[in-house]
Amino acid sequence: MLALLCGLLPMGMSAQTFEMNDEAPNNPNNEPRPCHPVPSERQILWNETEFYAFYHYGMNTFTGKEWGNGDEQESLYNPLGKPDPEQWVTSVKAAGMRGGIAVVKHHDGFCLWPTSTTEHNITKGSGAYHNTNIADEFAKASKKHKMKYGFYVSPWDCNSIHYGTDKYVTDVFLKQCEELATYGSDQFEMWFDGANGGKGYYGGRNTNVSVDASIYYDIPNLRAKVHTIAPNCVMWGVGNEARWIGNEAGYSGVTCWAMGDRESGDINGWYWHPGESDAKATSGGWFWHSGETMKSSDLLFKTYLETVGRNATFILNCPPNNYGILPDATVNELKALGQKLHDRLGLDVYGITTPGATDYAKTATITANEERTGGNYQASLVADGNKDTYWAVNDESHTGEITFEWDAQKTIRYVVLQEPIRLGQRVKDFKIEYSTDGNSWTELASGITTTIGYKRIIPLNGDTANSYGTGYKAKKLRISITDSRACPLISNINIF
Ligand code: FUL
Repeated sequence: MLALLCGLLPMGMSAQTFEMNDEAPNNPNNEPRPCHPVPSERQILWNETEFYAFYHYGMNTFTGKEWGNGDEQESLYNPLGKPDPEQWVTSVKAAGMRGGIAVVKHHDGFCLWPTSTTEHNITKGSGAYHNTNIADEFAKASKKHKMKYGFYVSPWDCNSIHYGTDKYVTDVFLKQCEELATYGSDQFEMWFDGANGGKGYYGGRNTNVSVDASIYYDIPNLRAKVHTIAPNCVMWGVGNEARWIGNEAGYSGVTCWAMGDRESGDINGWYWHPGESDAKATSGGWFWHSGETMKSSDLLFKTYLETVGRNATFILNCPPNNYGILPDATVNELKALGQKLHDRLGLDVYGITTPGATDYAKTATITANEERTGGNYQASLVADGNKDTYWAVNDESHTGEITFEWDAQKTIRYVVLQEPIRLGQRVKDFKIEYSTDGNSWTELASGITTTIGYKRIIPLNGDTANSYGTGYKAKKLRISITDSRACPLISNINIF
């Protein structure tokens, strides 16, 4: 019997249609049914960006503030050199990042592109370099270097006299988002903060304006308008297509579902709402302030393991300075981070030509206790480098064991696992064991092996802060899925 069911999603998000096919007459490859909810195509593409930059730059860079009041004189925006978004983009690419979000309007309302919506923008700045159109140059540099890109546009605007009225939403905010969307139809994310208003200048009203962000900004309409121009642009935060991970310290839950909210998500969440973890690469605020220092590449590597390695994306703030560039200290530490990601996790990193960490999954003999009948679902597919193929067991099984064996011992420190999320996030619990002699087994990283999702990176010593230890000499490695919402599917495993 064929039944068509429609997933219920928040207004404005595309409804997921799927088939329940009990007798499977039209399913010659015995494809597993999706385990709902599932992501939209744009959410899948967004997830694949994994690690990207945040660039907080604007009026605050020149006033020393973190939150402006909205009454800052435009002439205070006075870059001491020509802002160079291409330098931002290439610097973060060398850290293994795949994109970035430029803040082009913060809560003070000052716009870094020549917008038609307000006079409070770069054209009224001062000095020789104020007219650099940051949105345009950032989009162009990103395209040139094959990096994904998007914009942070603050819904809260303490400069606008209209803030709090419908006119602000239709004639200012929505228009700004539309203007920004036209800087590239291939944008991957638009970032909005919580934005319930607060104290500000508001065109001289000098008052407190509070709004209810969940209704005031007409999000369904905004989402539809932006998607018409930029179809793959995930609307973060109030846009409801990706969630804040719940802290600004750069960590996700050890258990992390792509449904629900905050660090751990919710196994019973009814729509796909994946986590993005934001953190600062520098010691102080989101904006550049003289004297603040850069975090070490070791700390950033740990943060990477606790974000990308725990089924969240990682947006790392790298603030350009008052010359409009990333300072040397930032550039150098980003490079060191890229080197670590390459040497330890085999990441392909821009500018590095030395061989990266060896993926021992590629040379192992791979077997499983069960392989799904019909179609191609062999265990060996986890190492074929193709994200669309996967190892699967039969519908009746909610467990499964996959084993890697080598001719000689390999020294291993990390295991990377991925589920084919277009069929939903399934795995609830798993176990990793290794064997030095091929007979006796020892469990590793016990207690942290719960969910997988888009990506999970397990440091085998269980310690994200000191993960690159002496390693384990393994003749065999066994991964046992011990609990799953439906038959487990694994698309990729790397062993470094
Ligand atoms: C918050 C803002 O209030 C901060 O200034 C910063 O931009 C952070 C990333 O988002 O909502």
